[in-house]
Amino acid sequence: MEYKNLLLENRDGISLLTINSPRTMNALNSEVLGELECAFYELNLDESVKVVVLTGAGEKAFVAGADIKEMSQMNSFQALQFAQKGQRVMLLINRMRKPVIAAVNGYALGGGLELALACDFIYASEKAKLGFPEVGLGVIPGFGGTQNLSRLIGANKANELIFSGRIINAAKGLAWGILNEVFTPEELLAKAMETAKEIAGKGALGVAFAKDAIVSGLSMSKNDGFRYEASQFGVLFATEDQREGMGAFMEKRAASFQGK
Ligand code: CO8
Repeated sequence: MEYKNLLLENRDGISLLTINSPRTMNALNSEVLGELECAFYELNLDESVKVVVLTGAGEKAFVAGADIKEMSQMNSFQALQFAQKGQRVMLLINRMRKPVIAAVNGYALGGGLELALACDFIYASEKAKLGFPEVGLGVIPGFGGTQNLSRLIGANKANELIFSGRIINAAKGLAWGILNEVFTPEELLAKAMETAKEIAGKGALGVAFAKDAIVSGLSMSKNDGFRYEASQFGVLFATEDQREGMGAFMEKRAASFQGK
């Protein structure tokens, strides 16, 4: 599918997805959200894609938030539909069978930080700026931010960030556990691609099942999570990837996974 606001580049099992509307700091309007929904749906089905790296075009922003100009014209019902549309994208990323790495190259504010938080982990450049300015606009995060941030860093730090609307730098984001690693702006994408390549070389089913166990387990009790993990572990023994992975170890050779 052709996208007006996204760039999609697939190479060696890795898909680089770039939100490309730098004139508005890659703000998420209805059209961009619709395209993201289609893109993630297609990427999930595309068996040649093992890992997705998500970033923003331009020097300044990953995504500076949901589109304030569009939202300022919405009535209550349209705002509900807009929030649901954004949440569909976030949940799609969360539930898809392959990892999505956010490469945050600048501002990740409001809906932009929510988008990064929906990914499986976040790398950022030293220039990244993170925050939830929503309360300063008279609203709250609406694309899952209250839920994902508090689950990631705990309610107290999430409270401070969301209630104050404060914008923090990359060093603080790293210290608070929002970011996995911080790189120079020049290094960021190469480092994200390097990690994506490392993951793409592993058994795709193992990676997909591990993601599912972690995501599903977060909404279960610890006992149920353990039980779920064991059942998924057992299911993998019906796959060629398990035979190939363990066989390669026994034969002292590199494994060649087929994702079957
Ligand atoms: N929406 C729309 N346009 C934006 C946005 C945005 N979020 N952010 C930037 N832009 C536009 C600016 O309006 C400007 O356009 P123009 O040149 O036509 O005036 C252009 O991008 C460049 O921006 P600036 O000139 O402001 O650039 P600066 O470098 O001076 O400032 C900032 C950069 C700090 C990022 C500044 O643009 C800013 O504060 N932006 C808004 C940040 C923000 O508040 N984000 C949160 C929005 S609310 C949200 O995301 C809610 C999510 C949940 C929705 C739930 C559904 C109902």
